[in-house]
Amino acid sequence: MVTIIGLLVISLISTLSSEAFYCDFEKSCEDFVFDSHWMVQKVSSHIDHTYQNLSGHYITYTNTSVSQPLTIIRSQSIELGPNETICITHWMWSIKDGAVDFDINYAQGDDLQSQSPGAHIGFPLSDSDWSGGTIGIPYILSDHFYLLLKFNSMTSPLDIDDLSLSICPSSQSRPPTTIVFDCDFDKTLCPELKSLSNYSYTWSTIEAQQAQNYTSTAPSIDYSIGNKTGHYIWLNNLDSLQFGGVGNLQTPIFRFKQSDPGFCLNFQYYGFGASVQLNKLAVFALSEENEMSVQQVWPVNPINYIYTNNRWSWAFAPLLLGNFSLLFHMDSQYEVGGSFAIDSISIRSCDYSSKWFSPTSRLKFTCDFDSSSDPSCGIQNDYTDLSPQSVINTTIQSPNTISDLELGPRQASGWSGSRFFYWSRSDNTSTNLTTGYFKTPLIETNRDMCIRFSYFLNSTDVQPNQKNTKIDIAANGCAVSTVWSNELDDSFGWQLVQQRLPNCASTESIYFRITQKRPTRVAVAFDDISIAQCGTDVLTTTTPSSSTTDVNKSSSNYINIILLITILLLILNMHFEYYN
Ligand SMILES: *[C@@H]1O[C@H](CO)[C@@H](O)[C@H](O)[C@H]1NC(C)=O
Ligand SMILES: *[C@@H]1O[C@H](CO)[C@@H](O)[C@H](O)[C@H]1NC(C)=O
Ligand SMILES: *[C@@H]1O[C@H](CO)[C@@H](O)[C@H](O)[C@H]1NC(C)=O
Ligand SMILES: *[C@@H]1O[C@H](CO)[C@@H](O)[C@H](O)[C@H]1NC(C)=O
Ligand SMILES: *[C@@H]1O[C@H](CO)[C@@H](O)[C@H](O)[C@H]1NC(C)=O
Ligand SMILES: *[C@@H]1O[C@H](CO)[C@@H](O)[C@H](O)[C@H]1NC(C)=O
Ligand SMILES: *[C@@H]1O[C@H](CO)[C@@H](O)[C@H](O)[C@H]1NC(C)=O
Ligand SMILES: *[C@@H]1O[C@H](CO)[C@@H](O)[C@H](O)[C@H]1NC(C)=O
Ligand SMILES: *[C@@H]1O[C@H](CO)[C@@H](O)[C@H](O)[C@H]1NC(C)=O
Ligand SMILES: *[C@@H]1O[C@H](CO)[C@@H](O)[C@H](O)[C@H]1NC(C)=O
Ligand SMILES: CC(=O)N[C@H]1CO[C@H](CO)[C@@H](O)[C@@H]1O
Repeated sequence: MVTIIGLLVISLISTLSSEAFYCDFEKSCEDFVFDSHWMVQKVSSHIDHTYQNLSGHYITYTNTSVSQPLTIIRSQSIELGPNETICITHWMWSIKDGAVDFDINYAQGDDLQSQSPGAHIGFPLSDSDWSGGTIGIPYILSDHFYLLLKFNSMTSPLDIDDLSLSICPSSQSRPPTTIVFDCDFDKTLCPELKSLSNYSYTWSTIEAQQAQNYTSTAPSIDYSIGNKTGHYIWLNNLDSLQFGGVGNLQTPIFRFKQSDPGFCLNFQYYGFGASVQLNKLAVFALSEENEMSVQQVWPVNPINYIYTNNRWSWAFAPLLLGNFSLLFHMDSQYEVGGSFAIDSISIRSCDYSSKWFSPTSRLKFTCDFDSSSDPSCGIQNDYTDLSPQSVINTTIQSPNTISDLELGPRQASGWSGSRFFYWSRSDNTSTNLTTGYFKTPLIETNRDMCIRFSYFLNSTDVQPNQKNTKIDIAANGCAVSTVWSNELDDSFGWQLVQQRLPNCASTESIYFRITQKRPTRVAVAFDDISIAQCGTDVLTTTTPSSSTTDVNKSSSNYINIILLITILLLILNMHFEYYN
């Protein structure tokens, strides 16, 4: 779907319909942005093009910093009607006879991260006169874009003067764009957009002037109407922002097939409040088939992304092939204080080729180790800090397949199926091997997330209460933090643990580590791991039935009850003494 315009009509067009952008370098150039390789010299070494004398000015390519490989000239964004195209007028002068060679690319979105190739232009230059004219680009598929001129292999200084871009009539009319989703919160109210519950923040639609009443830094006008009576959707949360908080706004499901044209997402966002850079706005595609898996679509390149603050900014991203909804995801990653508003969301056909949806992380994680296609659900032994040879690898087992029948669990956890995740040492295991280390696939975590899992541990050759084996669960997304840890010799059957994750919004793995102080025979098993928003019952399997409940589990409950009664008696006793 990428259309490369190879054909170029170079002609002098006498009547330009309108001169949209123009720089003569006699006053500061506002319509184009030049990179640091370009400079307007105070003293001209030859006549300029505007005045044709030595007191006029032009811009010169200087190559003092060689670190940047490309020279880019960027104009402001351009909007074209259906029968319009772009005409570029430029005048160039070379110090020595030669040629100039540049590509015209179209970029969409204010961050210029989405670009499609346009035309390639090359022509000879003279060292004694200005060469140039007007180039009409016959056909442009997009109707809203930035234009980039990327110069290739410039070997000698180049001067440019009277650079202009104009919108001119096209011989061909652009096919109409197909719009599959359009939401400006004024003409179209979009009740189908829903803010997901179970997350700290709630997206809501608001009138600009009303938002100002809550938060003076909120956008005072919306994008689509452009005045204070217009509406946008925002997170009204400046007073309720929390470290690690997240808000998710979900669209209906889109279905894009290979035979469709490419589709792209367009929307306007407005970052406001203190330290908005410390908050993150992203758009994920959420798979319909597997409601846990997501792929980030915007920002296209998220590394060290700089969000625009205190004004509306155009966000753009090519979409994927497949069946998915979009999630507008805002999180307070490091610090709280800023937020985002969104307006004019639209999904329309565009000039980009689409790749198939391919998940990069997930909103939640569940694994009962019983699936036939992917029994470990992407959990992997982790060798980040340790060499593979120094770690005892975990495996999927069932009560019938484990080698140490005496120590290992005689039943599965009782929550699901018959298989579990297993780690063990026998008398034959090298005494050097005392560690197990594994991690979940990447998960989009936040402050409202809980982990739940069953574990089993039994060991031999230990003193009473020696606590020779340690299980550690850690999350390192924001800071290194232990989620749960236990030192023990015997778990007395399967135990269920439920624990909050740290208050952190991140894309991270959860790490499980098993270590022994002294190597002994030991069997450790995990089952029914689920990491999801607290309060949602994510285990799809049935609750334990009494017939499969481990006898030792009941006995440990019994011990707990005895402990509780003892504590109560102690407290009562203390009170007694107090009153006496
Ligand atoms: C150059 O041309 C400009 C505009 O015509 C004029 O104002 C200026 O005086 C000229 N300078 C010289 C040195 O002729
Ligand atoms: C600058 O000049 C050096 C040496 O002539 C060349 O290798 C380099 O590509 C030039 N830089 C740019 C941005 O063209
Ligand atoms: C655009 O071009 C088409 C075909 O060339 C023509 O039929 C149509 O009238 C033109 N529209 C306008 C607004 O000029
Ligand atoms: C904003 O607050 C002022 C004073 O509290 C009130 O008079 C005004 O009606 C409010 N405006 C909106 C749009 O809610
Ligand atoms: C805001 O813009 C809309 C649409 O252009 C218009 O109907 C309305 O009167 C405007 N309101 C104000 C207060 O300017
Ligand atoms: C997308 O949904 C359509 C209609 O439900 C279905 O026919 C198609 O197989 C789905 N595509 C994928 C990749 O799952
Ligand atoms: C664990 O698995 C890795 C990769 O399969 C392997 O290289 C390594 O030797 C194994 N470790 C042990 C202790 O067997
Ligand atoms: C330990 O090694 C012996 C001899 O190689 C073997 O017979 C026995 O089955 C092994 N035990 C375990 C638990 O692997
Ligand atoms: C255990 O470690 C020691 C020292 O690191 C090494 O010399 C020895 O060969 C190792 N033993 C085995 C069985 O890997
Ligand atoms: C733990 O291992 C001992 C043997 O060392 C065994 O008697 C006991 O039943 C095991 N406990 C569980 C809960 O399997
Ligand atoms: C804590 C919380 O908000 N839990 C809710 C999560 O979502 C489910 C289903 O929407 C609700 O039933 C829970 O009350």
